[in-house]
Amino acid sequence: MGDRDEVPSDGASNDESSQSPPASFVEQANVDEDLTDTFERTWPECWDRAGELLEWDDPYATVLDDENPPFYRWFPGGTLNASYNCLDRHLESGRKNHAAIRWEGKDGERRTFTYRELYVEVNECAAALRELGVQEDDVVTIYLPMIPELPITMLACARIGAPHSVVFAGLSAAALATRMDAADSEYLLTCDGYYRRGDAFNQKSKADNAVLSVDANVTTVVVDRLGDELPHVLGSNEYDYEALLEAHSQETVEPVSRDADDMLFLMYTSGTTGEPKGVVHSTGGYLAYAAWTARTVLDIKPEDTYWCAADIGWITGHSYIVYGPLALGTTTVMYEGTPDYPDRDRLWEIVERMAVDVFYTAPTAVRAFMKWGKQYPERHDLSSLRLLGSVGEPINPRAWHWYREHVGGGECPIVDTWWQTETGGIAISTVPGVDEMKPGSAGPPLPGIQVDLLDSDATAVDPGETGYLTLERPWPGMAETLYDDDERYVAEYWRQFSDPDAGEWRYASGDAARADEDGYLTILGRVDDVLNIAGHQVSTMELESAIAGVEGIAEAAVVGGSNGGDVYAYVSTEGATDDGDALERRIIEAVETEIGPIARPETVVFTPELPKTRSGKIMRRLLEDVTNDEPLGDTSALRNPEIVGEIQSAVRDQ
Ligand code: 6R9
Repeated sequence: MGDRDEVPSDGASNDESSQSPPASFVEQANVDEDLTDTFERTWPECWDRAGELLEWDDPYATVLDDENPPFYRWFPGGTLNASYNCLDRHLESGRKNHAAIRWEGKDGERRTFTYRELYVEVNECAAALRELGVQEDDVVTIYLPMIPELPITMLACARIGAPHSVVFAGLSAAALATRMDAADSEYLLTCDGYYRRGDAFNQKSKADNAVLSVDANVTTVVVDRLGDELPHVLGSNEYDYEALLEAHSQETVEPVSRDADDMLFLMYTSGTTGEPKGVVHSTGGYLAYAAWTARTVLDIKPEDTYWCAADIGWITGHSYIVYGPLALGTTTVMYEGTPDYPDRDRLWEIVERMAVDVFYTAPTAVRAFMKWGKQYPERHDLSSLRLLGSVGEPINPRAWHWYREHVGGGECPIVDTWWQTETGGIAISTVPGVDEMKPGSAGPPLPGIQVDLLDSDATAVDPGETGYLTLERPWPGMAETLYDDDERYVAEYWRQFSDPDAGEWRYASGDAARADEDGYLTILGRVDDVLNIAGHQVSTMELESAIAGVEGIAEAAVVGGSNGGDVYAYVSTEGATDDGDALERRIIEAVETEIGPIARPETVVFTPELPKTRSGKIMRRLLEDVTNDEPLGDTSALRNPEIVGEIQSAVRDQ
C-alpha cells in the first residue's frame, strides 16, 4: 500500500487519468455490456428490465403512462407488495435460512435475522399494527435509530399498505411534530432511547414532547432498547412493541396488493429553505428502480455481504440498506454505532469479520478516515472488498485516491453515485464493470437517464461550462409528488425549465454541474451554494475542493460574508496543525492557482470538525450565520451540535 504522500494532491480540476475497472471485477460483474444504446433505442420499454426484477400480483399493462406530466405513472396496471418482494419470495426460492440482516450494535452486540426470521417478525408486527387500527393508506411515522426494529416496522407497514414516514432519530421533537402534522399521521413507532458513543439518549421524552403538540390523537408503540438503563412508563395510547409481538406470535398477514403507483413511503427532506418537503415514492416504480440500480451500480449479488454505512433515516438507507438489497435477496449489514467508537478501526474490524463484499458510504466518512490515518484500515484484512461506493456529496480526487488505495487495496472500482431523495435511486454513476472511472467526476448518466446542463435561458451549455443539472425524461424511481401538494411539486422541480405548452417537461435537480468531452459529469453542488464574488459566480464546491487538495487538509467549507465578496474558509486538518500560518498560505495559494485571486479567502478558520447533517452534508447555512454573527436557526438536525460553540469562539478570536 502506498503512503499518503504518494496520493496525488489535486484540487477542483478533474484528475485526467481515467482508470479502467480491473479484469477480475469485469468478469464477475452483474452488468458487463454498455446498455446506453439499447436503452436509447428501446426507451421507455427498457425499464421493463427493472420491472422484471420484481414479482407482480397482476402484471403491468405498459411500462409508462405519460398522459399527465409531470405526474408520470410507472408500471400502470401492475399490482404488488413490497414486503412480499423483500421477504416471501425469497423463502419460496430456497433462501429462507440465508441471512437477510446482520445487525451490529454498540459494544459488539449482534443480531442476525435470516429471511425466515425477518419474515416472522415483520408478520407479527404487521398483525399488531392492524390490531392497533392502522389501515391501508394511513401514514405511520417511524422515529427509530439504527436498530433492527426500524427496517422491520418499515416492512410491516409496507405489508399492510400503510405508507411509512421515517423521521431521522436525531431530529428534535419540534421537527418530528411538524412532520407528523404535515402527513396527518396518527401512529408513531419509537423507542425509549438509544446509545451513541456509549451514552444513553432519551428518545421517548422527545417523542412525548412532539405528541403533545401534534393535532391528531396519536397511538404510540415503544421499542424497549435500553431496558433498565432507561426505565419508562407507558401512558394511555402507548404500547410496548415486544408485548404486541408476543400477543401476535407466529401470526401471518396476507400482503396487501398495492397498485404500482400507490405510495410506499414518504420522506421529508428539509432542503435549504422553507417547510420540509414530503417526497412521495411509489410502490412499483421506486422498488423496481432501487433493485435495478442496486444490481447495476452496486453490483449486489444474493450471496454477497453488502454494507451501506448510512442511516436509514436518510433516503440512502431506504433505497440501499433496506429496499434495494432485500429485494435482491442479499445480506445487508446494519450498524448502530459511530465509526470511531470504541476505536477508529471499528468499520474495518466489521468489514474483516463479516467479509464484506461491497461497501458504500459518504465522502464525509472517507475524509474522516483520511484524517485519522491509514494505520486504521491497515490493521485489518480488507481483501474481501470488491467494490466501493460514495454518495451524498462530491468526493474530491484526493479522498477518492485515498479510499481506493487504503480501503480498496488499490484495486476495487469506486462508484461515485449522484442522486437525491427525489430521484429515489442512483441517476448518475459509472457502471462499474463497464465504464472507466475519472476521480472527481460522478460519471455519465445511467443508461436510460437523460441529463442536460442548461443555462438560465434553458440553452445547453458547452462541455467545460457550468450549467443547471436537469433530467429530460422520467425514470421509474422518481418521486410521484410532494405529499398533499401537487402544486408545490410542479413549482419546485418542473416549472423552471419546462415548456408545458409545447408538451416539454424537464426536472430541475437544483444542482450545478459541468460535463467533459466524454459526457462525464462533475457535480458542483447545490445551485444555492454559489458565491457571488465581485460579480463572478464561484461554486463553493470548487473552492472547497481546491482547499481540500492541499496536503494536510481534511475538509473545507466556504461561505460568503454579508458585506458581499469576502470568502470565509472553515477548515479541518488531518492531524494536529503546528503551523497554521504556513497552512493558511498554502490554502490561499491553492485557491489563487486553481480558481483565481478574486476567490482568495479573506479569513481561514481552523476547526476540529465542520457542522454536518444526518447524511454528512456540511451545513453551510449555519456557518453563514456564524460568519455574519446572525442568530443561529434550528440546529437540531446536526449530528455534531457541540461543534458550533467552538467555531463561534474561533471566529470571534480572528
Ligand atoms: C442521496 C442523497 C441530494 C443532494 C444532491 C447533491 C448531493 C448526492 C452526490 C452529490 C455530488 C454525489 N449529492 N450525491 N453531490 N456527488 N455523488 O444524498 O440525497 O439527501 O436528498 O441529497 O446531495 O447536491 O442534490 P439527498
